[in-house]
Amino acid sequence: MNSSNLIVISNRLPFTLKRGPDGSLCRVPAAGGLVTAVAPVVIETNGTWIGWAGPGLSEGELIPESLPSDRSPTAGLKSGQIRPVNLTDWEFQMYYNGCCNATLWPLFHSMPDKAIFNQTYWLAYKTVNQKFAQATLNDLRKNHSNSDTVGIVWIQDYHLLLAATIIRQAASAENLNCKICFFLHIPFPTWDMVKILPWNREVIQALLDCDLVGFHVDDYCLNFVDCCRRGLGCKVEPGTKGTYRVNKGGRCIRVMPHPISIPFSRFEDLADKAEQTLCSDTQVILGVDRLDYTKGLVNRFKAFEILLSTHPEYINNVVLLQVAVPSRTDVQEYQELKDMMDQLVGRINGKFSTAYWSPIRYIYGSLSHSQLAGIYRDSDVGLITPLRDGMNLVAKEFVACRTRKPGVLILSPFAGAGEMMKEALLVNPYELETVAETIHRALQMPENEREARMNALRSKERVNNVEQWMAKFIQAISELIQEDGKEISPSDSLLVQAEDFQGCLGDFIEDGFSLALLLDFDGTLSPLVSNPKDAALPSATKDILVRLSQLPNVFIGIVSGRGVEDVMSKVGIPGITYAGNHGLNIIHPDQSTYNHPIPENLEERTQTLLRQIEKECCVFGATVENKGVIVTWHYRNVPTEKREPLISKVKNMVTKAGFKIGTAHCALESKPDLGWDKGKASMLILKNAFGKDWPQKVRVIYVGDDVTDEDAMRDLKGLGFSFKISSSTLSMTNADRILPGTDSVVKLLEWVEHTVVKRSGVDTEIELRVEQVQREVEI
Ligand code: GDG
Repeated sequence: MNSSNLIVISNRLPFTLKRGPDGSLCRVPAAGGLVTAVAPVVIETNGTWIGWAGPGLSEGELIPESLPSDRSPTAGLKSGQIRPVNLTDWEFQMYYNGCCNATLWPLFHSMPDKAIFNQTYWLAYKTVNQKFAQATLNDLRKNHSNSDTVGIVWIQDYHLLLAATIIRQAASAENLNCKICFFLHIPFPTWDMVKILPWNREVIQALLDCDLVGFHVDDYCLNFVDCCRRGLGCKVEPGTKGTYRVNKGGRCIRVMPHPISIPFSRFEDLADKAEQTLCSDTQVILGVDRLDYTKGLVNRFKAFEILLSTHPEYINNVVLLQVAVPSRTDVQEYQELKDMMDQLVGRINGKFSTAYWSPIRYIYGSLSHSQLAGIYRDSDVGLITPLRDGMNLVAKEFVACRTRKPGVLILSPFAGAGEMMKEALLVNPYELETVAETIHRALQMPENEREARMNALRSKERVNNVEQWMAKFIQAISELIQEDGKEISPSDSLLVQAEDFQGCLGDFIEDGFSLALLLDFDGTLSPLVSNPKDAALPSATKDILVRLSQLPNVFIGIVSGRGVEDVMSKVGIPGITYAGNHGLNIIHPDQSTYNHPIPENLEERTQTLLRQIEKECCVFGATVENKGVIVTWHYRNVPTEKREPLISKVKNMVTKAGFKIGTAHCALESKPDLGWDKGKASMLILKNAFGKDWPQKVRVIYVGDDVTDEDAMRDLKGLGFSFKISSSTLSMTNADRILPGTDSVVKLLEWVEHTVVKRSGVDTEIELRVEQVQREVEI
């Protein structure tokens, strides 16, 4: 990492803050593996750590320097290297307790029934990600603007899934020299799970706005690249050393398995020095977990109950010692789990206890690291049976602390650690009888087998420690910088390339099916302009549409909010279908028409409204468009600060006149509530052209940019494939994919032409027909 600074972003800073009796703040070091490994590199590269400081830090208050007595890995981190992010109580509640821990945590652990999907949580999550991203950008602007030093931004975990998008967009616009990396500490689930998240596309896209994405194990990498392929249509290729390369919009994103570990020798030292706390007259089975439903404590205790019932010889002789560290106590699921555990412990202890012995010793609290090391060292069996767990460091710490006698590790295969620590006894935590039998096997395991298994585990973990984890990251990032150079690629990550169309539409456009292209006009075929009258179809778009209109089995419909005659003259291609006024009026290629029935005095009422708007609201550059039964008021040219009162006024007028309000790009529309929209119109067009059973005959591609296009995208969901034109992937849409602008619509149409021509082997006769139409168009 020569000439690079490491900028780490994590939900929390690498220490907590405590206020002393005199009101001054001091740091309380955290001693997790991540901090141990990462902090020295931040210090060495004069980097930065960005995170929430906790509720203790007031707005504007400075982070204290470390105390002289501080021997922790963060002691050398100067306060100038720390950027605290302040969160309001509400933000913390909605973002952390809400979106992070009540939505993403259960879903990413494949427990969707426990997940709450709530728009407010999500909006808060976006706001907080924005805050973290802004803090990062401030740092990049200061140190990496047009600079030779690369800022290595390393985003940690599921709290900050969206930060990369915001950072990349600003960094490429402002030429900030940086690489963006992400590491997920929890599992990345399968596409089946991810697609339950209403905002899944934003999440996948945001991870693809990174340069390097790391997960604990290969399974999670596979799940992620599968989501990229199936969710966004990206092309995925194998890279070197077990990595993957995802191609998105001309950029290559590296995805690598990167199993985290622990500071092995520190735990060994702690174990060597720890006091003896367990008495040796009973065998001890040990569990250490945050009290979290993913950790499988309920199943574990039930399995232990089965053991005591099936093997009464353990009564008075074996104890299950469980440390359950209080966690996320504001979240309802965790409060319920706590109650359930209290009852379960009470029931099992009540059932089996004798005068001098109870089967379960349950600590609802935490121990010091040295106490932990002591019980890791002196217990007989480590029982680590999560239902799902990103890695599980306790399994590794248990192994590191076996400095005196080999114990037996029982491990769930559903933890990342289960993938690597094959010498443990692996057991499915859902099979309670088998877990009970595995505990029995562990308690009875001959010394030789214990020794062989534990030695193998220890020698692997000693090498694959957290320092090696950090070194692997540094190596990967150095290779990446060498390969890509120092420039951050321009913000083309949204641009859909030909291979992306192949990925998402390749199988959709099938032989034996016709193809219908239903296309919006303004903002889709023609770029948006300040005055709608000036909108024009670019010649390249017109050329490709003319060529497509001549292909056999290709049907084209223009579905616009403009009046039908207006859009027809703007496009000017004969032989295709035009729908105007959001589908109220349709003109077919044979000149037959459909006009949606409208109530008698509707036109009169609309004209009255039009005059009123014209008189009172067409000021400061606002204009009004008369479309018969629809009135569109455009405020694109109104200065921003003058818009709000005018918008409210128009809305009031429209509602008073008994019409519905529609919103479009810098425009408000008054619409009669006729139960008709672009979706219904599209269905009618397809039925008229292909018959009632059109889904069996034609593949439909819909492209639009407007709110009114969403109706069509919703109605065609599953029946066709739709693209939304939007500069932001963070927009909510019914469309299947997002395209960044009108240029990419031309690319899409070119790809369609190429594919259809290749499949049907269209001959030169068509070229002659195209020439003829082009001549007609010119005339
Ligand atoms: C997430 C992922 C992934 C436990 N009790 C006490 C205590 N601990 C420490 C342990 C260990 C840590 O807490 C727990 O780490 P885990 O990895 O087991 O689990 P999560 O907290 O869920 O961590 C997980 C990890 O991130 C890293 O990427 O492995 O899958 O869910 O270090 O020692 N520490 C102290 N007292 C206790 O009583 N001091």
